[in-house]
Amino acid sequence: MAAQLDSPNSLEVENTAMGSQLDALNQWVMDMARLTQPDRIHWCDGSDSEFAELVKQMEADGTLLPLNSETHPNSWLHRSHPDDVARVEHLTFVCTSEREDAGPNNHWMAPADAHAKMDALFAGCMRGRTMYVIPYCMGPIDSPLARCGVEITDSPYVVANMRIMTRMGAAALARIEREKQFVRGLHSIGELDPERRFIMHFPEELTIKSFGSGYGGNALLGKKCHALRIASHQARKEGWLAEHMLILGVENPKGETHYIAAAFPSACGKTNLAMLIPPEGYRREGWKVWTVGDDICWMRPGADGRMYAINPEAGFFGVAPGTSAKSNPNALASIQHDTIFTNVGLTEDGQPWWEGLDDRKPAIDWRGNAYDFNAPAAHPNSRFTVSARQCPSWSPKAEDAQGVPISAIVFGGRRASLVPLVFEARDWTHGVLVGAAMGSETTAAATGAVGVMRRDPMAMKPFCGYNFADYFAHWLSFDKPGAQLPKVFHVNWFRKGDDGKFLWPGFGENLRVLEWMIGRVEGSASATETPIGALPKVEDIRMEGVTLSDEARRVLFHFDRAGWQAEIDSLEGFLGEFGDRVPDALKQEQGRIAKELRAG
Ligand code: TSX
Ligand code: MN
Repeated sequence: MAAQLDSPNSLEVENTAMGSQLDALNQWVMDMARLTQPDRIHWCDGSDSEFAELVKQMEADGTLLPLNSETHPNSWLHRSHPDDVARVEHLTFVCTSEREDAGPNNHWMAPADAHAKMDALFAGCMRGRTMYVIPYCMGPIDSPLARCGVEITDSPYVVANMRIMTRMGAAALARIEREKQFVRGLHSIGELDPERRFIMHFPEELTIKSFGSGYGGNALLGKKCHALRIASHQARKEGWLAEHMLILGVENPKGETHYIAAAFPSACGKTNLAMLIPPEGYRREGWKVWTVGDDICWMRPGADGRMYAINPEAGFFGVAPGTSAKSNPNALASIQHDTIFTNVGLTEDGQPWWEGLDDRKPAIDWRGNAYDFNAPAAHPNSRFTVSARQCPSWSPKAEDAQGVPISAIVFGGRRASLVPLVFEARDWTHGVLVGAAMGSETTAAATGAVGVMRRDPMAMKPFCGYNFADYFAHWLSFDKPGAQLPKVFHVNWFRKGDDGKFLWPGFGENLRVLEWMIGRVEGSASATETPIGALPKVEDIRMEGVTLSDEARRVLFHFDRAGWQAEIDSLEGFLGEFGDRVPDALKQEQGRIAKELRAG
């Protein structure tokens, strides 16, 4: 292979035998090497020895710092560049040939312009570095719902994370060889200069080009770039859904399991819900909650008309701050070994630490400086990367090729007022409207006013790789003869009382709400019809073992007609932002509810 490359470098190519039959892939890798001019090309096989070698090298150059090996064996801290700590939506583009196909929900650039811009940045950017070629599979390796990709990167940190987050290496390469189709992802950290940073998606070419960031969703291209933005586009063409959803299984004492997929905007505790531990009383009765995924769900109708879902990921890239033995014992148990931490603080004896973990005092902050009481020890977006297999609640069905059947889809948001604890959409069309209308009130003062409602349809605002109007139409299209669609619900764990305190205890107690949903699916639970959907009364949900204040009992299950009139009117304006392409059925559904609210 090295001999075929017309390169001015004396290029070393490692693991060449692996790529021998893969003409299209080889050609692309060689083209990218010609563009970026690496000193070496390493084809990743995903082996333990390869990982060990990479770690050795990253320990030597300071990319990874070993943590306390007694408390956290095989675990490391990585400190990113302090200006490279999060996704960059303003630098993220969807480059379709027609601007309208990207929609008002995406930044757009013409594909030719975007390629020219990116190729200028990539030119020669890997000189003196190693180019890693990462074949990966999103989803169980033998699943018809899974899809493959190849990421080219000059970051060994990205390789180590991709090995945890995806099925990476030889098996993925074999599948690519069989299928001949894969998503092409080119990534370079460049100079980590925020002025020279872009994340470009070319859905029509199944291609991603990402330059100038080494962080999370910007750099681990299998996750947000592939499994959401490119996959959502591909899913529309092929008749499935790529969603920003957790997947969990609820097993009742009879041993029957219902699977639920749920979408929430950020800071609503998706990972916590995915790993929920039932309340004491439920545990005694034999209830169990199984984790299938905490971030992304790919689903499609099966032969029986039901939706079947897989988690395309193999690990968790979770937010560290707030993760504790109280908020998420399963996550905490998962990250005691074989974990990569990014931008957390350290205790004096080299253990990872973040705000909300426990009441120990940190010694060193995420930048590597002595801890200063005026600033957080961990960056608010600091992360752990860990294999899902380390999670005590990891579902035995999570690796099943056919996926799990979805009984309910849940949308949610952080709403201090108006929105009740839970309601059920009357049908699929109404459910799609509920998803399109969802949103959260802002929490972090960093990005402006706190408590401002931001709409985030299906929690996909930063991740839908095409026009939201077309996306709503695609969702509606699943309602056809023979379909056995999941019931759709909306939840709000964050309703506040007059004193500003949360009215619902949340966390494990949320299982009571999931149990009611399953009762609705099975036809055993009661509800009251209202114009916004079916609401439980407090008696319809099992509450033994939890004490709710009188205010909570009143407010959490209350339908506020006047308040909802204003909400539904504002929704009309929001749908209008997506123009004529918004499906009539969705506008009519909004109109129907508005009319019913006025009629009351
Ligand atoms: O993750 C959360 N969930 C879902 C859990 C399965 N959080 C944390 C959100 C930040 C990421 C929650 N916070 C939840 C919740 O259901 N509810 C709340 C609000 C809340 C916060 C603290 C208390 C109660 C509710 N504490 C006490 O009442 C002691
Ligand atoms: Mn996410």
